[in-house]
Amino acid sequence: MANSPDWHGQALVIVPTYNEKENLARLVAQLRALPGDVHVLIVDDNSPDGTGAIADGLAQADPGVQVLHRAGKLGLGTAYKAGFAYGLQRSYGYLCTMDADFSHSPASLPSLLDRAAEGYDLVVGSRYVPGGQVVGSTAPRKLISYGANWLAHKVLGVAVRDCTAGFRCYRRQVLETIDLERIFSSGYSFLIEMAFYCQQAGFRIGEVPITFVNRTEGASKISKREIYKAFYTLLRLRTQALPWERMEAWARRSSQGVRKEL
Ligand SMILES: Nc1nc2c(ncn2[C@@H]2O[C@H](COP(=O)(O)OP(=O)(O)O)[C@@H](O)[C@H]2O)c(=O)[nH]1
Ligand SMILES: [Mg+2]
Repeated sequence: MANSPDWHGQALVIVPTYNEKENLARLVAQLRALPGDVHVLIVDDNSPDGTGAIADGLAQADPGVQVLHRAGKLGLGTAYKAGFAYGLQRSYGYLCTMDADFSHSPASLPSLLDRAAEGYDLVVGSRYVPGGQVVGSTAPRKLISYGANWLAHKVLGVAVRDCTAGFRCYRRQVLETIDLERIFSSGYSFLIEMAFYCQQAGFRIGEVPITFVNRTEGASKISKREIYKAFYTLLRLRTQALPWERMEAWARRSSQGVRKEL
């Protein structure tokens, strides 16, 4: 009998959720039906639509499903961080992330894990490598995604073609090596930051083509603010040498002073 892939029995997929009641149960069922007993960790931020209760029901019915509840919407980046901490405390060798809205197909997850098991430290499910594609997106979304990636290549020299993709597989070693506390993005730009640090640390990064399907159920949570923050992230990473902490503290102090005067 052929050996089973190295990741079998060692994979955790972290699914951050905020108002995903239409998608979650179906997604978890498909993930749990994959080969290799992939475990699922849902990180729910007290979704007003009751996603947290759905997650609890799924966890009660299946020991391979766990839930982390957080008090409120604390951002996608910090949800990943909480999920990584959970996975690292346990013995998972492969920690994956994906969206709850079926933009990332559960059927593609094994191809990411297979690539990681071949010796890649970070594998990205990519729209922008040959064979990858986007279905059902709008022109503004496409523009934002292309723009962010183009800038990440030009400004930061990030080699990953799709560095804003949240469909990823990290080998345990990556998350043990990179200082997650150093990551300052709380939201979507966490993805750019992680890609940047992985490259800087010399990890082997691979991309597998995926078909990204724009969500059909529920609403996107990406806001204009997140887009501005992504520009800030690019700038901040580009100028790592500048004393950002001190400058931010100075800006906070000055704005407090202004407020007192008003
Ligand atoms: N826990 C948590 N999940 C979030 C947050 N923001 C977005 N998500 C989830 O992150 C994933 C990606 O968000 P989505 O709205 O689909 O982003 P988009 O595809 O870029 O429009 C989805 O599973 C969301 O439910 C957040 O603040 N906290
Ligand atoms: Mg989405």
